[in-house]
Formats: sequence, structure tokens, C-alpha cells
Amino acid sequence: MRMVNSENFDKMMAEKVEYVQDVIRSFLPKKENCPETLYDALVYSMEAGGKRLRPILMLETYRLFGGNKAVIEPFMAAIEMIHTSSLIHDDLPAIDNDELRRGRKTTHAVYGEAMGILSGDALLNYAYETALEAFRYNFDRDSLFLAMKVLAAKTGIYGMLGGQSVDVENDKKGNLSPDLGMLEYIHKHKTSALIEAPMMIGAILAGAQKGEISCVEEIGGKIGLAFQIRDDILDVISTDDVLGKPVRSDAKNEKVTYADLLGLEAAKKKVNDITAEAIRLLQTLPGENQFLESLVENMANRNK
Ligand code: GRG
Repeated sequence: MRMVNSENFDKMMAEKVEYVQDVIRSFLPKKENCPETLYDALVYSMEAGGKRLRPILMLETYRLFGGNKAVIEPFMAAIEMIHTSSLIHDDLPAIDNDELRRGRKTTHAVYGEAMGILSGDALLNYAYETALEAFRYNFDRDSLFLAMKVLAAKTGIYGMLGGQSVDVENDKKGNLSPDLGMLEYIHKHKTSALIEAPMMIGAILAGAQKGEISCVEEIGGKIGLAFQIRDDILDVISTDDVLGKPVRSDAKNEKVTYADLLGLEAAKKKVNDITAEAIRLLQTLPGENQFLESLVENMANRNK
């Protein structure tokens, strides 16, 4: 495999995270124009750290297809805003009811439930305002339109929100007690869709062909599924301190997970198998991005 060694990978990743933070900050709303507590709550969650994987996957897929323009930046900020809004809402009392996220108190734990709902909504809306900034650039309108459509669709009913709405009915006591097929539906929508979207947007804005964009969608689907199964495994084997969020959250909320249905060892094997498929598919694309391949490998073996 064409990988970056681990020391170089960590250094490159740190540099990319720093660049992504600068991009995100440059697109955050201006304090003067925003109600004070709403501003504080949404900046609190956006600045709480986080691995910034989705904007980095977007950027690296963009680079894989030869993209090198600033037009990608509003989309990088937008995808992290959408992701962060979903985490704020996921932590709310009505959903997972968690008080720890990214190593700090959750947004609703600090600012109250109403502000948790509103700052999540505000970030989701502001993500689209932000992505639309890309239309200020002198850039192909059809590609921008397609990128906007992917961003909206993968977040919505046919993506993250659709998957999450099935997941809230997933509980061992019985609303839904998913089998592997249903669990795969949930994961592919609530998690993979927000990995597919940034990778597809990177490919679209770099001018990839239709078939290549579909291949990137398939790769993102696999990476997302592996990422979520790893998340379920870490929920069982890790600690609050390492993860920065409460472990055993799935058990507390009586969620059926891959670790339950397959057992830990088979779930780990599934993560490795799907990741290998994703990397094999990446290698069929024109161009080469060793960092991206290493990132996908690292996501499968992550401890946080
Ligand atoms: C209104 C936008 C909105 C959303 C509501 C709650 C919800 C719908 C969707 C939740 C989707 C969700 C939380 C899926 C889990 C995906 C997952 C494993 C997220 C953790 O991602 P990391 O590890 O987080 O990349 P960091 O903190 O590093 O960014």
C-alpha cells in the first residue's frame, strides 16, 4: 500500500487541522451581527476541537483530482458546521442526553436545552449561507450547483437526518430491534452520508467525471460505515477521557450496535475489511494521494 509513515502522517495531519481551523474561523458569523448567547453557544461548539475529518477528506479528495483553488474553502467550513450541528443535537436530552463532547461539557449542558436546539439549527442554516459564498468566485456554476445539491441531500431526508430518524427508534426494548441490514441502513445514512458528501464535493469541484464521482460516493460510504462501526467498538472498549465523550452511551440508550450483533472481534474484522475495500477503490482512481490513503487507514484504527 502507498502509505505515509506514522511520524510524517501525524505532522501532516496537525498542519492540515491548523489550516482547516483557520478556514472555519474565517467563515464563522461576525459577533456584531449575532445575538450574544447564540453567538457564544455556536462558537463554543465550533471551537471545541474535534478531529476535522470531514473538511480534510473534502480537501484531500479535491487534491486527488488536481483541485487547487480557494472555492473549496466555503464548503470545507460548511460541512464542519453541519457536522457540529448534528453533534449538538445528538447530545440533547431528547436524543442521547450526553453531557460530554470533544472533551468538554456539551452545548446544552452549558447554555441550556433551548440554546442547544437553537444553536444547532443556526449552524445548520449558516452552513448553507456559508457554502453559497462559493458563488462569489469566478467558477463553473454547474459544478457549484451540483456541490450544493450533494451537501443538502446528504444532510437531509435521504442522508443523515433520515438515518438518525430510524436510529432514534432503534432500541433493544423494542420500537425497532434492528438486524444487520437495518443497522447498515442507519449507519450508511446517519454517518456515511456526511463522509460521502465532503468527498463527492471535493471530486465535483475538482472537475471529476460522473463515474469517478460515483466511485468516490461508494468509497465514502465504506469509510463512513467502517468509521461508525469503529465508533460503536470504542463505545465499548474505550474511556471517557480518551474519547472525550461518554463511553457506554449505546448501552445507556439501549441501542443495538454492530458490536452486539457480531461480537467485538468480528466487528473489528469488518472495519478492517471495509477499509481495505475503500483503499482498493481509491487506488483505481486516476491521480494519487498517499496522505488520503493513510488517513482512511488511520480512521479505521483510531482510538478517539
Ligand atoms: C439538525 C443537523 C441536525 C442534525 C440532527 C442528531 C442528528 C440529526 C444526527 C446525528 C448524526 C450523528 C451524531 C452520527 C454519529 C456520527 C459520528 C460517529 C460522529 C462523531 O464524529 P467524529 O468522531 O467527531 O468525527 P469529532 O468530534 O472528532 O468531530
